[in-house]
Amino acid sequence: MLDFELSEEQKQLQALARDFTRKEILPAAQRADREERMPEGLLEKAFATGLLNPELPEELGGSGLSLLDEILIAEELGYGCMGIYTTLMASALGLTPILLAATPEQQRRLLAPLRERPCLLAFALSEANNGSDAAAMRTLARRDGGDFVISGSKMWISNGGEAELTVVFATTDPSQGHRSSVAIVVPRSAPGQQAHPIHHKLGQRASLTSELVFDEVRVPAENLLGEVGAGFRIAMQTLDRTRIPVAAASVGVARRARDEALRYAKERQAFGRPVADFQAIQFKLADMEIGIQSGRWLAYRAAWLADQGRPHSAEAAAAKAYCSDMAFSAANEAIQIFGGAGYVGEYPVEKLLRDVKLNQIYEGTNEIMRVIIARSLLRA
Ligand code: COS
Repeated sequence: MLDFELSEEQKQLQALARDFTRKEILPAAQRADREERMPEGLLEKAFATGLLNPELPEELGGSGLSLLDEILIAEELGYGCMGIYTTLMASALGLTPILLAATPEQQRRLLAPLRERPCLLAFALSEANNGSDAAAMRTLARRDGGDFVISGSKMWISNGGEAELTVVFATTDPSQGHRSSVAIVVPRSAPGQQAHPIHHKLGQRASLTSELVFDEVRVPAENLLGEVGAGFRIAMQTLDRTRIPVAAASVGVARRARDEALRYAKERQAFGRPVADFQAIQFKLADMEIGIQSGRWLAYRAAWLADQGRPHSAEAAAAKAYCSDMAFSAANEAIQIFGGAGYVGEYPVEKLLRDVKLNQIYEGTNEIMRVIIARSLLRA
């Protein structure tokens, strides 16, 4: 049997995240975009509300939310501001490989601070010359006694330089491709790291994006996740999960575009009546609604499969590609409904478009999502 109802707890969680967005994110988002930084105190409030690192297991002092629970939060944060979403959810992206591949001892040791204070994590896979072809990474991890010594650089790292823990993907031998890949947890305190923030992004400016440079950074071998050779697989399994919140956040952006466009279309007069009276406008609003409803179910189903421990790689890719393309189109149509007013920063719709463009690119471009879906079709 199919059941399309959220549980009472899930409805409460959704309401909590919606309330947080209304009170803390919506009033602060435009300024955060302008100033290219997170609103003062927001991380602390997200931590206090239980919205930071929500998948941290209960036995480690966290909320232990499922992925389906988490994407209810993601949709609400996406509604408010994609830049703020990315700061919070890039932390979940950094946490996921540790939850997937760390031993219980590693989890207890590495994740202990997360219960005490608002800690951000980061996920460092991409390099300047290796984005989509992640297995071609060049950052080197050399074994030296009881340590790994990391040299190289990582690009486009959300929370880079601010995260207390960064999961760095590297290779012990670049000639061996993914078979020599490693995932190593690097604490911010390890000497030899530099972060170079990247400014003037098109959108998502509240989120910090950096290049990370590692100059002989020494990390104990106890921080290796899984074994040598498992790094790439851990990265792929992580992204199979975290692309689903990106899908859900995109649904949030589309919902926001619909709400803003609907409100404006009812107010704005042309030819003696509200523009909402014209079918040309109504059809745009209806198409947004079709996209929101269908995208949300794609995201819910992919998350549900992941929570059941069932294969979900192609479903996550489909949800991420569909929802981000759909949200881009919804934001674009919202600007069209606003006309000239939509093209300037006085109204929020131009920010929606700038922000959501990244959803089509990060955590795997939508072209790579289609590669994953096609490969799964061809394998079947
Ligand atoms: N789960 C588990 N294992 C996986 C996997 C997955 N989702 N995808 C691939 N693997 C395994 C394969 O089974 C294969 O293992 P064996 O060699 O032991 O058989 C290995 O990993 C290599 O897989 P494959 O040959 O498919 O790798 P490719 O180099 O062809 O790359 C894509 C596959 C393109 C899908 C991958 O590089 C990718 O996702 N790129 C995008 C990266 C990305 O999202 N970057 C954003 C960074 S965060 S902003």
